[in-house]
Amino acid sequence: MDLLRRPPLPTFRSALHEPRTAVVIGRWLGAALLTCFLTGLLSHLLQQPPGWLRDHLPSRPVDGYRVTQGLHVISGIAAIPLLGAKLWTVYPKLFEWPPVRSVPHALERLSIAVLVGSMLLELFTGLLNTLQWYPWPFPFRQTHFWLAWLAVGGLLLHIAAKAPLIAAHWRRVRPGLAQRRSFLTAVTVSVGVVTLTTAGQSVPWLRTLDLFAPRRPDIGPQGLPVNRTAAQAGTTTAPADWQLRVDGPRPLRFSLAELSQLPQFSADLPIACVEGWSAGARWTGVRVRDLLDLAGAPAGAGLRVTSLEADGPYRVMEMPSSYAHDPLTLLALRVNGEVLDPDHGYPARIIAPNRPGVLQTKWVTRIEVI
Ligand SMILES: Nc1nc2c(c(=O)[nH]1)N[C@H]1C(S)=C(S)[C@@H](COP(=O)(O)O)O[C@H]1N2
Ligand SMILES: [Mo]
Repeated sequence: MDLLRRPPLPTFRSALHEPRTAVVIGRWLGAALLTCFLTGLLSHLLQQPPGWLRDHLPSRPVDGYRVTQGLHVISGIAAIPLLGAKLWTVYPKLFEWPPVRSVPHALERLSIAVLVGSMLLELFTGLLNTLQWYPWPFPFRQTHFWLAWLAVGGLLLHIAAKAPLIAAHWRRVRPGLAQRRSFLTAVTVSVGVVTLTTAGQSVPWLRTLDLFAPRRPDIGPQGLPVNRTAAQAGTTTAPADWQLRVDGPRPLRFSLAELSQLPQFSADLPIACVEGWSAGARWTGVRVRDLLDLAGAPAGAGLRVTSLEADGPYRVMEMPSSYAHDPLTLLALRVNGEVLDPDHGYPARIIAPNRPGVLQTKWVTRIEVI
């Protein structure tokens, strides 16, 4: 049959399109993706916990989210050159002939199409997100979450299908290929360079090498970066008669002067943005749990916080009881000894330990006991 005649296919001369190279890179890539997946899952659960988990989220370690989200972005960025190297190693398989040999073979190729497609989209959209660039009409977080499951499902299928081949090439056979050694060195160097020049956005001692990350964690008003400025949020000037409303069994209102007269506490806590940067600061203000007590909140109450901001995805935030009652969770009025800059949430913002930056609500106007 003419239809099935072999078309002129390219030939591949490199000796590196072979399983041992694919296995070595696959192991690194697998480790990066596993780290990225688990830390991403954690981030998702912290931001949007299912009901059964909500009251069990830990507010410690204080730097927990800073570390896991830093790792998430670091491993995701490292996965990009690794995925490139892996795809280069195996891409001649695209030109296999015949393209489909059997039903299982067709399914395997289909699963690889899903795996590669979802992985590329996942890493690409994730990278754009770290650059704060959302050029698509769909909600980033949900898409990123579902694509991750698709990619991980595809990855597990792929590992299962290739298990015999992986096992056969797991150990090094001496003498190794000199070409392979150079290729793997080049891949290691690329991963090292992209990691070292971006990780400084979350790893303090790499700060001076932070050339390509979108943020330097020490640049911004009061030495802290800002994601959404007061101008963008339309809150540059809090109304002169600003008051904090605390709605609980005993509804209360506080002017800024009254809040400043309540007992003040300080806490060294980081802002750890989901986009990968993080920065520590010393925050001072009123303990949220003191406000809850004053408002007559029952033990175990959580709260809902509303911002002055007219709209935006982070205008309203809910805080489970474990955070609300943590002695380090503050309604901060000051940072590093100064009154909050409008960009950091003047007159008052939430700061809590082990929480994603998106939940550290700025320009707070109302706290409801729930
Ligand atoms: N009301 C409100 N609060 C907000 C945001 C926002 O857009 N609106 N952005 C959040 C995000 S994504 C982060 S990372 C932190 C950053 O705090 P900073 O700008 O003071 O560094 O604020 C959070 N609080
Ligand atoms: Mo953020």
